[in-house]
Formats: sequence, C-alpha cells, structure tokens
Amino acid sequence: MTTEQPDLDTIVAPATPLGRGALAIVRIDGPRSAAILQTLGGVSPEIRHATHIHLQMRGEVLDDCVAVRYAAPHSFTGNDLVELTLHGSPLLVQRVIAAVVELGARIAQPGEFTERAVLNGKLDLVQAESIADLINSRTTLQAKLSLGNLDGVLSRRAMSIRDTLLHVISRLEAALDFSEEGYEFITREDARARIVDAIAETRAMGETYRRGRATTSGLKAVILGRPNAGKSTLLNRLVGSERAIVTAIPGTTRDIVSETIEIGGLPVTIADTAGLRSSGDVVEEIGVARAREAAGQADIVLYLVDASEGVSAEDEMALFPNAILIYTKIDRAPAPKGAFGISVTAELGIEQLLARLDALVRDEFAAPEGSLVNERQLRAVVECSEALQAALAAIEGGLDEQIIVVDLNRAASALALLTGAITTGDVFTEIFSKFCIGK
Ligand SMILES: Nc1nc2c(ncn2[C@@H]2O[C@H](COP(=O)(O)OP(=O)(O)OP(=O)(O)O)[C@@H](O)[C@H]2O)c(=O)[nH]1
Ligand SMILES: [Mg+2]
Repeated sequence: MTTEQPDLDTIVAPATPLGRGALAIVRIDGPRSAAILQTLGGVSPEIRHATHIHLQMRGEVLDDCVAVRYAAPHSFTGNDLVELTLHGSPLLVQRVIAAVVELGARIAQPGEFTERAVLNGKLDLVQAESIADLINSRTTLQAKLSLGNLDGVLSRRAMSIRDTLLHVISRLEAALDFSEEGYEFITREDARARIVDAIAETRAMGETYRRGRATTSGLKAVILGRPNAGKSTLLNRLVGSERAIVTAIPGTTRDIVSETIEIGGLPVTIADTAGLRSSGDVVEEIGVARAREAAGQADIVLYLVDASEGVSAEDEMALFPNAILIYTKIDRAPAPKGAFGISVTAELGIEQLLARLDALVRDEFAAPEGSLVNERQLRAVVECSEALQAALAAIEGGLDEQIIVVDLNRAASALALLTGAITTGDVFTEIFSKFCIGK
C-alpha cells in the first residue's frame, strides 16, 4: 500500500558525496518514485527487499544497482521512497539522476529529505538539526551529543516540561469553566510549585547551551607571550608537525598560525601568535594587535613566559585573568616555586600540560547529553523561561487564572516551537537551508 500524495513533487539527489568510491547512493522521494524505478528497472521490487536491478533508459544501460523501495509511511521521509545503490562514479550518478529527472522528478533542495521527514512527523526539529550536527561531527564526543539529541534526549526533556504546564493549564481552565460553582481542580500552591519546578528545569536547560555550543562548534585556544617565549615551538609540539616557523630571532611569528587538534574529546583550534612587544615594526605591530584580539575571543589562553627571563613589564597576562600561565624552557632555568613549567626540547611537563588541558575541556566545555546546541533552541527555552516568570509573578500577585493561563500557554508554545510541534515556514527555511543536498 502506498499513500497517494498527488500534490507532492518527487525529488531526487545523491545521498553520498560526489566522488569516486565503491558505492554511491541516490535517493528518490515522493509519489512517483516507485513508477520511476519501474520505468528504469523494468521491475517493481518488493518493499524493503534489496533487489539487484539493471537500470536502463531508452535501451541504454545506466548501471546495475541494488534498489530498495520503501512505502509511505514507513520510510525516512514518511513518503514513498527509493534508494539506489550505484557504483561509485560521479558520471554514473549524474546519468541516473538525469534519467530520474526526465521521468518527472526534480532535484532536491538542500535538506529537503529531512524537511519532509519533519513535515511527516518522522522527526522533530531538534532531531533534524542533530542529523546535520552528526554529519558535521569531528570527534566522538560531538557525535555522542548529536546521537543523543537525534534519539530525542533534548526533545523529551522539553516535552516533559510542556506536559507539566499543560497539566496545570488544563486544571486552571477547568476551574475557570466552573468558577461560578467554586470548583477548584488544582490549588494555587500546587500550581505555583509546578511552575517553580518548570522554571528550575528550563533554567538548567538554558545553562546547557554554553557547553552544547562549545561541543558542537569546538574550542579556540590561543598561545600568547613575549617574543621568543617558545610559543611556536609549543604549537608544533601540540600538533605534532613543524606547522610554525621557529627561530632564535625574537619576532619570528607575525600572522596567526592555527591548527586543530582533539583535546578532551573536542576539536580545539590552537592559534600561535606574534610575541607581545612594541617593536615599531609595522608588520609586527599588526601581528601583536591580532594576537591580543584572538586571545580576547579565545576559550582558552596559554600564556607563556621564558623561565630564564621571568615576567617582565611587557607581559600582559594581567589582561587575561583566566589564562594558564606556563613557564617555558625549564631545561635551562627552573620555573618559580609552585608555578607550572615545560620544556619542549627536553620533553618536560608536556604530558602534564596535555592532561591539564584535557581536564579543563572536559570540566568546563564538554556538553552532557540533551544539551541545547544552537541559538534557535536557546531562544525557545529563554522565551519559555520568561513566560514562566510572568506566570509565577501572576500567581504570586494573586491575579486571575485567565492571566496565568495566558503566560503558561506562551511558555508551552515556546517549548513546542523548540521541537517544531508548531513551526513557522521561516524557521523551516532557516534550519534546512544549512543542510547539503541529499540530506
Ligand atoms: N632550550 C630550549 N629552547 C627552546 C625551547 N622551546 C623553544 N626554544 C627555543 O627558543 C627560541 C624561540 O622559540 P619560538 O618557538 O620561535 O618562540 P616564539 O615564542 O614563537 O617566538 P616569536 O615567534 O618570535 O614570538 C628558538 O630558538 C627555540 O628553539 C625549550 O623548551 N628549551
Ligand atoms: Mg613564534
């Protein structure tokens, strides 16, 4: 059985990157997908059975492939859907797609498959967003967060708050209906307690955003210090290659040199910068300005001081109170008592530094499952939280049920907006335009 959706376009796109590989997948979604497969393959495979098919167009062979046909609503999108696993040549993929288009499909917009899945209630918005994040994830921790949200951890959290609010709303409304008889279906104290709980829970959700964002986008670390402190040497050691030029001449690095490595399960982009001093050299001055700017925006600042020189008037660590102070070249002179020191040349303190960074990233930035990961999600939670505060003020001020219900409804709608239970077209466009074609 297939569902008739005559108005829906049939769309097609490669689901795998256009390159050479063993296999390439083309997806066709919509009411004409099965008929198109029938025309190209001469057969209509049984639903959900991987079937070997020779694809032809006007007698010309396109490829032999494995086709799987899904019938609405039991597919990723919820529509009739066909997946063709072709040989992994961009030429074959293009020819098959051209044939499918000739038979009445159109090329899909970016994110259109996922958008259809959301429209058909197969995924909610948070889950759809987590597909994009999952595809873009570079570390296991990032993947874990996205998989959790795809599995509905965040959505369930939001929905459980919403359920509580709906519980309170329905009882307050029932009381309104029977106000003349003086019935009460929830005490004000009980309603208040539930609102207070919901406020605490939304606040906790809002607080996950900083970590959620850090985890999905990765962190920025900046190595700062005076010329010759050993910044470039440390960068090279951390990334494991001669990424930056190292010389004994102070003022070697001018531009920012950066490289991304994994620390504490997150991608951390480490930037090596120009040594801080006023040299009078135009190029160097620009480099120093860039170094300060980068450090101002960084999540982590490593401030390096040559142990044999100590801190001088030109040092600027006071401007970066959260910086990790590291004495360098301790093979030549010891770090001051109690201070942390390294030597790249003698391989001293490097393991400890890495362990410290690892702990810092895990303790301060790594997101637990169910964290908010983007601004859209945060906006919804903040809006909910504001409406709940208003509801609390109304209930504590002894205002009418009607007024409390308006605020609670606003809070519940904000949560529905988070998962896309109610959604405007604009939000959809914004979210799905960030996907690539075929997703
Ligand atoms: N003995 C010793 N020398 C080091 C160590 N680390 C760096 N050096 C030397 O210190 C000098 C400066 O190193 P760089 O890494 O270029 O210093 P920098 O802070 O990047 O300097 P600028 O780019 O000029 O700001 C080079 O000659 C390095 O070989 C170390 O741990 N021990
Ligand atoms: Mg340098």
